[in-house]
Amino acid sequence: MVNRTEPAQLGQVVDEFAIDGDILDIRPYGDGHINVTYLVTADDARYILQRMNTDVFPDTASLMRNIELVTAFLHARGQETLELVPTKDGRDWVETDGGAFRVYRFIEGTMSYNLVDDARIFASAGAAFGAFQRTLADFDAAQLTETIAHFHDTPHRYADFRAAVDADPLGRADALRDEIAFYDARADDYGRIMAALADGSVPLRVTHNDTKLNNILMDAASGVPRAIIDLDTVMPGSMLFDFGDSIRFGASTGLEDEPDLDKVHFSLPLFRAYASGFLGEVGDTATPRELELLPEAAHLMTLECGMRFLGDYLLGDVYFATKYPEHNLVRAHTQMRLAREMEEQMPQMHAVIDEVMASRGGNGDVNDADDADDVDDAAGAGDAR
Ligand code: ADP
Ligand code: GN1
Ligand code: MG
Repeated sequence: MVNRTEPAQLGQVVDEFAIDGDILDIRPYGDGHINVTYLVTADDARYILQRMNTDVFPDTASLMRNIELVTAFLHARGQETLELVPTKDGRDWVETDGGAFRVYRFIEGTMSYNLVDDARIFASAGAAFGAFQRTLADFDAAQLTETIAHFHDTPHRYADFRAAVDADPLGRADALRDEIAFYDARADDYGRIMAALADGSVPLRVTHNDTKLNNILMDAASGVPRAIIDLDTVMPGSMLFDFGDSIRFGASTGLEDEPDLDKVHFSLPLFRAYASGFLGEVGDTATPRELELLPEAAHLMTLECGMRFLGDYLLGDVYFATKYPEHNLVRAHTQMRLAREMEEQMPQMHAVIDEVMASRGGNGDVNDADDADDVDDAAGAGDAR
């Protein structure tokens, strides 16, 4: 899927942008699954060059307009955010034979995590994504183009998954009977968030929609979240999508692509930490139904992502960037492990949400006063942002 553009061609592309000084080096960078990302080192500054994935985002002009609008809005509110570097003739991106490219200023002095075991760090990520959403509550959603239709519509994703199973172009489905049965067995659950959006008990908000931990840049010295990146999927959505996707990626004791499933467990302490950070920012705006569905959202986003990985494996790895032939299957297996463990711990997850809301003076039920003290610790870390 990832075909690298020739270095000489990349040099020509970068040359179209208003970059300070001579370009010294261009090399592949980061762990994103969608765009092809390069670090560009010039005399005076570093930059991120991205070949945008125009299969995934075919309407580049609208995508880039969304990013312009959202980054300008965040910047005006004093938040550190992505900064596009224009071309020498004032455009936001260039289209070449080798694809569509954009350049951002490199956000210096930061790092990101693919795995975290420190609950305080994860709590601060929750607070950062919560604050992001709270800030965007004032953004006029009508300005945004939906960059990918049905992005977190889980029943729609399941239909796509079934179509991949039926097409089975590489004859892989036979060996995946257990995995396919796993997703079929849960089909009745997939519509819960979409139903709540449809009946109005869960409001549409402007959401990030791709809230995995490596889409937050943390200050390398202090560990404090600095900027939320990967704004390609900022669209009208549900708070539940953002919360659930963060949990599926970050409340795991293993990497998203950990091949040894013995290392992959759903972590209730990490769930608690993230919930305290996130709800510390948006808990007062959450509807009762949103609060009630937060644990299910984590479960659903984990199922959804897993079926996307498995569907992509069935289709021959045409969507997510992969580093080896079984990569998407390995990813699907971690998501299945996590979803199973969430099913086992669903009552505890609900209790955590109640405790977090109670400890922040919200309207949740108090189930366990001792655990609520632990929540206070994690909430304190989240507030340290
Ligand atoms: P993808 O859509 O493929 O996930 P991202 O926009 O998330 O692409 O970028 C991939 C990686 O590149 C990020 O996870 C991050 O490590 C790095 N990155 C992207 N933009 C910047 C930036 N402006 N400054 C520093 N690092 C960045
Ligand atoms: C992709 O772009 P990236 O790597 O941050 C994907 C997400 C998935 C994620 C799984 C536009 O995110 O939806 O949850 O991979 N982004 C898109 O790691 O499909
Ligand atoms: Mg990313």
